[in-house]
Amino acid sequence: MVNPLFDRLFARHSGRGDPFLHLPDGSTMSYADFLGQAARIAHVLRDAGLQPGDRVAAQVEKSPQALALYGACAQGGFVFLPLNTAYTVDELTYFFEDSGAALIVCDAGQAAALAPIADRLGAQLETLNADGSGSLTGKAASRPDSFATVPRGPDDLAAILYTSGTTGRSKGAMLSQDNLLSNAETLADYWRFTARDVLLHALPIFHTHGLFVATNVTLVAGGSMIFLPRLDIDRMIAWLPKATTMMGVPTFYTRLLDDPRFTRDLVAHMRLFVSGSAPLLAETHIRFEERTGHRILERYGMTETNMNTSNPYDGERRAGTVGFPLPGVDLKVCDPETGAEVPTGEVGQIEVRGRNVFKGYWQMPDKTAAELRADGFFITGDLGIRDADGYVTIVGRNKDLIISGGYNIYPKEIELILDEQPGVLESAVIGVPHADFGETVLALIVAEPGARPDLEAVSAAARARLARFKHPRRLILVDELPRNTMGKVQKNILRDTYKDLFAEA
Ligand code: MLC
Ligand code: AMP
Repeated sequence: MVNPLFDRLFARHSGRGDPFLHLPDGSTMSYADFLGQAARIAHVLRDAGLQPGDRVAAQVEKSPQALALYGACAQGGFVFLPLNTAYTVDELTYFFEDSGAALIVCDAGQAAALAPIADRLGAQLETLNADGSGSLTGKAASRPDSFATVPRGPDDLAAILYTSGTTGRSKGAMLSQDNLLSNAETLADYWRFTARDVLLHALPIFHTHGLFVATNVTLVAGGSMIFLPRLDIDRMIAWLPKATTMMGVPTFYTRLLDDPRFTRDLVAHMRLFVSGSAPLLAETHIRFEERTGHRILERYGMTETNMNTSNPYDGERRAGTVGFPLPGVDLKVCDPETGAEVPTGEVGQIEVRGRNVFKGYWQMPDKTAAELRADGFFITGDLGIRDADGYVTIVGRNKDLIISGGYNIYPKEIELILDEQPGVLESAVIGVPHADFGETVLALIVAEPGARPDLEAVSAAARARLARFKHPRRLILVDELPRNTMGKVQKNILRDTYKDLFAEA
């Protein structure tokens, strides 16, 4: 019996004693040790009574053991549900409840807060800490280091990743084995990854970029990763000489460029730098080439679709563009109203179809039907142009979305909280240019007639309920919000008014 994702990404490497992970303290973890750890964890999950298809929700720091939990889920046929470490208890409660998670894995520091919620929802709870300790690995230590892989088919779910929605309610994107595997194989081939590659990995592993793009591509190729807990420029600079490739969101590249130790000599040996998750300014692309002689390869993807387009490996990597549709991906630029394709060179909404495109939103058939057409095209909400040479450029968004340092923030979720606060009549949350994060969150507040809302208290209410990266950097009291004749708030006017607030470093 087969389990395509586990067989192709993990099982192929069994018995390999060479490094899979290079760790910050200079030690390494071999493929064999990693697979042994994954197998031991798979035993713990099965012994806990989990059945194939059950959801395993994990809010854990980045560690080899956290990655092994992903491998364990693949091997045991469980659905992996990784969660941003910044999420608050409020946010987590929704994800656990909505997904019907059978098991919650969290840091020991969060266990007291999450245990009553797990109890209420009938979920089990295990801990896994940043140093790899915790009840999960404690139990795993005495289990066998091999596990009989559970058979799975290409359409079986491998993961659910939550992405926020324009209505303020997060949606669980259902990703099948084939969605993940086909995209990883395409990317490894397109970007020429081999077993000799050493990827500098400083991204979080709870989102598509760090988990499915970076990790799965490395696993397909059988290479290794320098596995750093987070973006730390000193460590990046210390480890770059040992790497062959790096992936990051644009903030990674602007921060490296801001450091004088990041020189042409330091990276002369590097094979490839990849950027994505947010727009890379053409200016950053050009500065990077001037400094290093390398052209960053920019690609474009989404949680729902994995990667859709990429600049070419050999051909011209064009600054400001996201390149061509990947092999196996159909891409159309369409009129948002009619869905008809627009002529070359004109702006439209991007739609994509292919094995990479997800199976729909978890238990939200209406939202799935609204975004995934019957013919398989997914409506991305991104506005783009395809030029005469076939290069795609993202020019904007047909969705109310802010991307800060590669994290997506849906204004509606914040506005709903602000609007509930005493003295607040209404609010508008917008993204404005930010020198470090690309965009950051600004909230405009309109007071109820005669009221003077305490902006510090309003801000505190948002802080208590939302992950740090979603907090408005500033709240500004305004007399009214600009509206069009239909009564819709004209956020473009607000974005223009406040565009210089955080633009300078
Ligand atoms: C951290 N903070 C952020 C933030 N990250 N605020 C806004 N936006 C962010 N992205 C908060 C911190 O909590 C801190 O709060 C303050 O901002 C400054 O922190 P920092 O030390 O500068 O943050 P740092 O730890 O360096 O993190 C910044 C970052 C990180 C850019 C390195 O956010 C990151 O790794 N982003 C990658 C996100 C990613 O992987 N996206 C892929 C999604 S998948 P305080 O209170 O201390 O001031 C996807 C599909 C695709 O989009 O195409 O790939
Ligand atoms: P997420 O929901 O986190 O998967 O984010 C997906 C969104 O990130 C896309 O819909 C785009 O708006 C944006 N995105 C990803 N890559 C790029 C890129 N290279 N350039 C511009 N926007 C991007």
